[in-house]
Amino acid sequence: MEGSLWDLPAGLRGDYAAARPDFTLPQRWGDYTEADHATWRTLQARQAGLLPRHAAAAYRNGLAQLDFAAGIPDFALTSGRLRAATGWTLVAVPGLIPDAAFFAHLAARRFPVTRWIRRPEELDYVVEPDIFHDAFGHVPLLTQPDFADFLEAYGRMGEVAARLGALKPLARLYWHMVEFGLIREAGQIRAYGAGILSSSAETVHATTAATPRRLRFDPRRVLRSDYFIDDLQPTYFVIERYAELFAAMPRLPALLAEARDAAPIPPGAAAPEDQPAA
Ligand code: HBI
Ligand code: FE
Repeated sequence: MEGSLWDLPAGLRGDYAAARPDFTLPQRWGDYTEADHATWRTLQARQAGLLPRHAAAAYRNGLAQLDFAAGIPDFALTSGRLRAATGWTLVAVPGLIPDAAFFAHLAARRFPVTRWIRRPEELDYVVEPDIFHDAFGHVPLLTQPDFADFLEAYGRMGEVAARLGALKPLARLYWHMVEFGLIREAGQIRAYGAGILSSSAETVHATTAATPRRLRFDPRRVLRSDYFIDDLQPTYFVIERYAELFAAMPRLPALLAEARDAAPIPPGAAAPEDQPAA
């Protein structure tokens, strides 16, 4: 299952013509300029200062196993480290790829990483995910075995959700628990989600601001919860351990069908079943 380009928004900036049928392409690490590496280091240094206070231990441990401080990582080297830790590898892609192709890579423990990096004037916000979001945000946690197993199972759920007409609820699970997930460690709220940890503003907001709702992870609630794609999140879901995510997967086909037919919960709204996280 590979999906087609027509599922994608128009005007994406990657080189889709250079991609193979599974949407991968060579990373061509030698082609990055010194300015590209400098952009990475600027973003990396800013996040590094926030991680001790705000990031989950598993994320920090994963990052420490990867050579991410010197500049844009070479996927061949990162894949070697990752393969040893959890059997995952990285593949380079031009940017967002169709759902079916994305799910097929995850199901095979291949994480698609955009090959290009944002322009210097986009340090704080970039519309499409770039290599800093994809690699710095997502890859460290792929060294965590329970999370790694969950993400593979998530990929396999793509075909189930497509058959059910429930891709939207499945995308909400990715958004809230892969991009914007929080975990409680020793009584403290810490971030593990890639959308949080690739943004300095969201890293501080998600873990310490007084305004957002922080709710106990409840898959039924998550699958119904709409979100903002271009603003700080008003609601976050909090796990106690990564194994909770994988443990929810056997119930997912039934919950996806239920969420498909239920009214969505608007971003930031309360629901009767809500349980505060701490
Ligand atoms: N493609 N490269 C890339 N990265 C994503 O995160 C991504 C994607 N295609 C589809 C997709 N995400 C979403 O449908 C997920 O919510 C499942
Ligand atoms: Fe992402």
